[in-house]
Amino acid sequence: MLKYLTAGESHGKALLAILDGIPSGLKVDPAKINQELKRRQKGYGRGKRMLIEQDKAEILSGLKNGLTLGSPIGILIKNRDFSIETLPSVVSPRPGHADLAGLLKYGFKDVRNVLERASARETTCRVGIGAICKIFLSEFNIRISSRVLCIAGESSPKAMRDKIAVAKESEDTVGGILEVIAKGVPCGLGSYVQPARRLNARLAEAIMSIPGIKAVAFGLGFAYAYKFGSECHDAIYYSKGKSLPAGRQGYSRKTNNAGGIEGGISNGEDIVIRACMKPISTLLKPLDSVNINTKKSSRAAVERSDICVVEAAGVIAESAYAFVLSDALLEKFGSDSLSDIKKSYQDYRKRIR
Ligand code: EPS
Repeated sequence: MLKYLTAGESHGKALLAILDGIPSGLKVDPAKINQELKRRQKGYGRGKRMLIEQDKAEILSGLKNGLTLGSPIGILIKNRDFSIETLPSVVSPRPGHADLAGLLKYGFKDVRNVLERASARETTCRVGIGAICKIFLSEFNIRISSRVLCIAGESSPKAMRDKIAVAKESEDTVGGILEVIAKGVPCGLGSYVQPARRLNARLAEAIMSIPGIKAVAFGLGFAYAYKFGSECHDAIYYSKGKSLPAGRQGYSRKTNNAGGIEGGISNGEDIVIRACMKPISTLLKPLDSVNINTKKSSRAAVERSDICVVEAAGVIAESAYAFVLSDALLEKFGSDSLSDIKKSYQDYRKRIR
C-alpha cells in the first residue's frame, strides 16, 4: 500500500524522499515533521555534524492547503554541509562500516563513494516519512515511543552518560539497546496467509535496515528460550459491559510476553520491540586496515562522527514502526480517503468487541 524511496549523499546538496500511498484528507502540519527531525539530531554522544545541521523538511508535493491529496508526497531536506565535491578521498576502509564491501562491490577507487550514501545521514529521510505516518496513525489513536534501555552494558541514565563520556575520552564509541512501543494498535494488522505479510517480519525488516542495528527481538525475545510454554504465553480473558471504558471491553491479556503480535498479526496489545545497535564504526583511535592502493597495512580512516547514537536510533526506529503500521492499517481498512478508512475502522472495532 505504502511505498517510499530516499535519495541523497551525506555531504550532497540535499536529501530527498518520496512517500507514496498516504490517503487523501489528512492534515499535515510541517512543524510536526520538523519536531521529529529535531529529535533525531539529539542525544548524548552526538558528533559535531549535528551542530552544523538544522534539519528542516520542505514538502514539495502531495499537499494542498495543508491536506494530503492522495498523491505522492515529496520531501526535501537541505544539507548545510554539502562539501562532497571537495572532501578528500578515503583509502583505508573502516572495519564495521560498508566501506570495503561497498568498494569491491561497486568497483570504486575511493571509499568516499561508498560512505557518502552508506552514512546514517540518510535516516533523516526516514524520519521525515515516519513523521507523516505518525500523523496518520494519530487519527486512530496509535502512538509510538522509544527509550534507551542500555548503553555498553549500563542501564541507569547516569551510568549510561558516564559510559559515553568514557568512550569520548578514550576516543572510542559505544552502542546499546533501544525499545520501541506502539500503543493503541488494533487487533488484526498483518496476516499469516503469506510469509511476507506477517507484521513481525515487516517490522523486523524495517528495524534491521537502520544502519548499525544488529539484532531485533519481540516481547520476551531471546528470553523465550529459557522458559516453559506455560510460563510465557499470554492467557486470554474477556470483559463484557458497556460501562467499561472503550479499550477495556472485549478480549484482553494480563501479560504481553508476545510483544503484541501472534501468528504475524497484531493482537491488540502494545507492540514491543527491542533492538541492539553496535558501537559506531568510525573510531578516532582506528583499528587495523589496509590501504586499498598499496595493499599495505595502515590504520582505518578517521572521519568526523558520533560517539553514541542509540537515542537517535530510537527515533528512527519509531519512524520505521510508523511506516509499517500505517502500511498494514491501509491494507486492512482501505487506502484512498481518510474518512472512508475511519468509517471502516470504526465498524471493525465494533465487530471485534
Ligand atoms: C549523521 C551524519 C554524519 C555522521 C553520522 C550520522 O555526519 P558527518 O559524517 O558529516 O559527521 O554524524 O554518520 C554515521 C554515524 C555514519 O556511520 O555514517 C546523521 O545525520 O545522523
